[in-house]
Amino acid sequence: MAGEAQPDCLFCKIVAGDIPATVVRETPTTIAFRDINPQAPTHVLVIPRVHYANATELAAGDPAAAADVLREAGEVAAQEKVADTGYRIVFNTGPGAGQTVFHAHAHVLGGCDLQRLV
Ligand code: D5M
Repeated sequence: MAGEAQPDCLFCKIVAGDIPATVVRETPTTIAFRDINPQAPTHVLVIPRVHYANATELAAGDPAAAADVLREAGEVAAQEKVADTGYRIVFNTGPGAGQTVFHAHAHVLGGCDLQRLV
């Protein structure tokens, strides 16, 4: 059922504590942890605890959780001290866009010159 943990989902396993992650923030509805393959000095993933395959499905199925993810992305940027210099919030959606983990997540990227990226 939409929103329920999926046994084969990597990020559901992080939510359950079955796989370790370097957690930087937690709320009742979200977890933020460092990306295992950072693409910038700050590269944190913010995920909802509920399972939806991507950000669009999350926004449709649980808009409050989608808002929490966005709000937390901003809190991560502030905590990582990249809010003033600028940062990216990226939601890869679909394999053609490079999505590899099909549990909605925001990439929060900062700490370097991002202007040459789209
Ligand atoms: O982003 C999925 C991201 O998830 C990718 O940047 C690597 C990251 N990843 C994969 N496994 C882990 C673990 N175990 N910890 C932290 N980060 C992880 P996508 O937008 O789907 O390409």
